Amino acid sequence: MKLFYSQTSPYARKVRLAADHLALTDRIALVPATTTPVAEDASLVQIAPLGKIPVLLLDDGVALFDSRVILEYLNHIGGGALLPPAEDPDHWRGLRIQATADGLLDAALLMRYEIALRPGDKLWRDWVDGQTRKVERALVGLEAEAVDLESGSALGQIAAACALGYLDFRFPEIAWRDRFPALAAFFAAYARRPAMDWTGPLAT
Ligand SMILES: N[C@@H](CCC(=O)N[C@@H](CS)C(=O)NCC(=O)O)C(=O)O
Repeated sequence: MKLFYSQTSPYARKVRLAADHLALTDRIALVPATTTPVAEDASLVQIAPLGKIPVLLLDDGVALFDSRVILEYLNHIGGGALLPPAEDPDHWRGLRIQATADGLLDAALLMRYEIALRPGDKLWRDWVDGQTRKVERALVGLEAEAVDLESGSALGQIAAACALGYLDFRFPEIAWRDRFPALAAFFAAYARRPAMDWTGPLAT
């Protein structure tokens, strides 16, 4: 399988952390891709119409996206260790945490594009403020789940760790640790995993 990714993409990091958790890393070849809403990657749009990373290209030529679909596939071929069965409340908790963490990322990425890509004189402050409020509310939601995060599903842990890691990377000024101590404790413990190093935005 081939994973179209970038080292700084938090969604691609989800895929790589999940592959590590499921012992599938050796089966995935990494293909670097650079894509933004205003400059899409030509080879990527050939296989994935939205032109977003991550994309997992299977050996039979089928392209899977987005990160949630890819994680579901990896979980399926990798033995299911990401999420307990649907009878277990932690199944739905894990999915809810993923939805919150991914929603945080979606808002943070929209902010990032607004700040980094839009010409400075056209920056829409209300837009950035609205996305910032979404990030804050998502952090409140994750903090409420954080007490049980360490004993919960791998899926929830991976999604939360990628969201928090992205805030550290792109928006350190948000200083989320000061206001969300349970999340800070979770992240400090989770970040000790070797895979958090080599999947991180600063890894070479
Ligand atoms: N919901 C998607 C989001 C993927 C996404 O937005 N990836 C960013 C990079 S971090 C991207 O490819 N952006 C390019 C674009 O929006 O055109 C997922 O979970 O995979």
